[in-house]
Amino acid sequence: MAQWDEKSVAEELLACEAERRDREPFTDEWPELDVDTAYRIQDANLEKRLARGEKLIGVKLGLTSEAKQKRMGVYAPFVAWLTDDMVMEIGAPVPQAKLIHPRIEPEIVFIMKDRLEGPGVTRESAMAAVGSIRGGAEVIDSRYRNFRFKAGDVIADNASSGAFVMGDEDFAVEDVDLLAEKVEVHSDGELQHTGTGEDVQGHPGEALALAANDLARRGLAIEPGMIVLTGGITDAVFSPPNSRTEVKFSTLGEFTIDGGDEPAN
Ligand code: 0L1
Ligand code: MG
Repeated sequence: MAQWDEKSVAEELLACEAERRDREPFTDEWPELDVDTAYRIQDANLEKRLARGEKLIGVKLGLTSEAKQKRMGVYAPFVAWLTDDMVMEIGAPVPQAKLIHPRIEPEIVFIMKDRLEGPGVTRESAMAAVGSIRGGAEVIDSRYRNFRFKAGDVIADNASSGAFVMGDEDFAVEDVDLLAEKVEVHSDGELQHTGTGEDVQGHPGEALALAANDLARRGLAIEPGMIVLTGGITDAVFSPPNSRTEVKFSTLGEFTIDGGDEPAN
């Protein structure tokens, strides 16, 4: 049985990502991999991403909806990092050559105008710091075989980060009814999932507050200009090569994500 520690788990996760290799969860062999340890691993790998030239551009939440929690069997939300390397332009295909088994989920996205620092952030104070709202979709990609993991595994793995796309229209906070905002996800023309903003922690602003309060435990804050993905509203759909996913929001726009070509290796 392998003897894991923070350093070796961090290295193995980045190696899996670079080699497009999945693996069994570390908690099978290291059950002590708890949430606090996992965040230290996540932060260590963020440092490595920045050292190799990536830029920190935002924060993402994971498992903020019941649909996602049930599917993944993990019943607590968490926070992870977004870098510029994860940005997908609208119309670009899923980068299959970088990913292991991409899945797509719809997200409500906040662009921050003010710094948001916990503890004590409420939905109201969180929303007051938001500059604009966009529709978006995250292309998640777990380094764990069949997306099987416990909280410690997935937090260490930067919450299954892969890529994300955002609509190009900014909506003012007062122009969007976030609770009622509806989304449909279609795969190859067939409706798979529907949800509303209310499915995200009761209100996406609650998810934003949660992120700020959670980051405060690590002495961190959400900075002006940052992008915040508030978490998958619905379960995710697989996005294999040659597939087509459509994400249709009621007011935040619609976009089609092409599954792209089969990767060369
Ligand atoms: O692999 C996963 O589903 C964990 C990340 C969750 C991302 C999200 O809920 O937005
Ligand atoms: Mg997500």
